[in-house]
Amino acid sequence: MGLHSKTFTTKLFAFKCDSYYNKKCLPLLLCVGLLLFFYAHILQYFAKLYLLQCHLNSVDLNETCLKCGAGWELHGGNCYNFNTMKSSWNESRDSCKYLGGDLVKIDSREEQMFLFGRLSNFTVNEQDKFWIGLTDSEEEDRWLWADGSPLNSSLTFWADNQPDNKSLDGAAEADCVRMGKKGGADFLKSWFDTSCNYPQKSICEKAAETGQSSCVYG
Ligand SMILES: *[C@@H]1O[C@H](CO)[C@@H](O)[C@H](O)[C@H]1NC(C)=O
Ligand SMILES: *[C@@H]1O[C@H](CO)[C@@H](O)[C@H](O)[C@H]1NC(C)=O
Ligand SMILES: *[C@@H]1O[C@H](CO)[C@@H](O)[C@H](O)[C@H]1NC(C)=O
Ligand SMILES: *[C@@H]1O[C@H](CO)[C@@H](O)[C@H](O)[C@H]1NC(C)=O
Ligand SMILES: *[C@@H]1O[C@H](CO)[C@@H](O)[C@H](O)[C@H]1NC(C)=O
Ligand SMILES: [Ca+2]
Repeated sequence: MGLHSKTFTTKLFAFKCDSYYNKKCLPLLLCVGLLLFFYAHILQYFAKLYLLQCHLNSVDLNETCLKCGAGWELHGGNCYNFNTMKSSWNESRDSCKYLGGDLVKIDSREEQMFLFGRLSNFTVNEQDKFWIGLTDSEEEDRWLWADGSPLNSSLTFWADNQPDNKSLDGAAEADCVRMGKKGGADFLKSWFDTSCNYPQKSICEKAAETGQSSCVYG
């Protein structure tokens, strides 16, 4: 190691440096020392800045890092996909699952309002309606969401005179729920039961993914 040997030689900055104790060496060693000192400080400064950025991002994670894939819309921590291909309730549900979600479960008045507002965007005519994940196919009049949880009776948005147990295709039962506008239906009254085999558009839902990666990009 050069620093421990009594003599060493360098021609840096065009002057000769023969030993520790050589007067000429002092400025060079000081210079190198100062450079190292400032370099360490600058590194530390950027490291701190980077950590601060990460901290700010994690505080704001829900605002900045929640993501849905292409074709999904982010709202309130969940992703929604409006499927305009008409199919039976079961087939629609399978499509949602294939995309990593399930037929939508409506857990709040706010969610109902959001969905109802977005539907007009995908509604071509008055009859256009969308499957939601609600069914009483297991037991008549016991309404369950696709995940098996019961319908909260103080959080229902049935249209007037619904559920009426009337199918549109002559089927005996009307066990699945579709949502949409019909006549003067308003957003708090927009659920209709009908036969599960009657082809409808549908709404899928999945939880949004939290993308930690935005931390790296600020
Ligand atoms: C983000 O949202 C989830 C649920 O929506 C919540 O549990 C979590 O505490 C939130 N995180 C922050 C940092 O706000
Ligand atoms: C839907 O699927 C379930 C189970 O996968 C089945 O029990 C039910 O009969 C199906 N319903 C219709 C209408 O095909
Ligand atoms: C759907 O809504 C978006 C904005 O929310 C709008 O830009 C778009 O044109 C709408 N699409 C249709 C088919 O109405
Ligand atoms: C049912 O919905 C009401 C109104 O949003 C809510 O206050 C209540 O906690 C819910 N009950 C259950 C069991 O989730
Ligand atoms: C719905 O219709 C089916 C078939 O006609 C019948 O078995 C069932 O009892 C009806 N449910 C209600 C709540 O009226
Ligand atoms: Ca939901």
